[in-house]
Amino acid sequence: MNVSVIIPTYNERENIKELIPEIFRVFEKNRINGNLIVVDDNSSDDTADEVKRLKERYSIILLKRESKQGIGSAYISGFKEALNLNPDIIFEMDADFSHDPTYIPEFIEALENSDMVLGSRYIKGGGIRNWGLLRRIVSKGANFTARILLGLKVNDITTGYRAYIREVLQGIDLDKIRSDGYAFQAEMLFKAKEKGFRVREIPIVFVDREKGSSKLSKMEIIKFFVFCLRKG
Ligand SMILES: Nc1nc2c(ncn2[C@@H]2O[C@H](COP(=O)(O)OP(=O)(O)OP(=O)(O)O)[C@@H](O)[C@H]2O)c(=O)[nH]1
Ligand SMILES: [Mg+2]
Repeated sequence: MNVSVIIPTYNERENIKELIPEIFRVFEKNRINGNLIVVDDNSSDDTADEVKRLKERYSIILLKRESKQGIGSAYISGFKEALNLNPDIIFEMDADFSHDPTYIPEFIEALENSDMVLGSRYIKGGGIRNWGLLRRIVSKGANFTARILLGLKVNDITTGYRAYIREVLQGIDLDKIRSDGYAFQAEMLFKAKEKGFRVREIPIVFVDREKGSSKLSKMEIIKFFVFCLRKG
């Protein structure tokens, strides 16, 4: 089983230096032949240098971009790089420890009878730790809107912890994905469903970041609702 995990980073030095060894511990423990693709947007806190240091020990590809260009295009670059390696499974994961890498084997198991697996905060067994009221309202509101307007029968549309079988990413025209920020996850799901791929949700407990700062801007939230309105 060959697995690629893609992690977009922007100023995540303190997180990434601890997260990378943890991911490889999970790979080793579960006999997963895994590698990591980190897409860094020229972070000013030297995230890329930290990744370069870890590259000496672990199987990591570092993609460096000139400036902050958004999570969507970071993932598209990461997907394209991953597809060159022909992995069986490709993961999306945040760098800030909100997505616990010990769930990786559960995603892989769920892909035995599905094509795309979402780590869901909004199904039985899932949850969110340490989020304030406003953040919860934004997330719930975004999910509610996308469910209605995009007609997606999924409980956690905006989750960024996901796994795809390779064929899903080969089946979607990645150059046509237009969303760059918060709406990117909804657009990928929309496209996968449109192509008839089977989507499953497994519960995850999402933990708010302790280090570094959030990159989710008001503009990205607005763009999310605009995306839903235009598609719906
Ligand atoms: N390469 C790249 N990575 C990004 C960009 N924006 C966000 N990221 C990364 O994408 C992941 C998710 O971003 P977060 O800021 O944690 O967004 P979030 O999880 O919705 O917000 P919080 O819950 O507040 O942390 C993190 O690993 C970020 O470092 C970007 O423009 N470029
Ligand atoms: Mg986060």
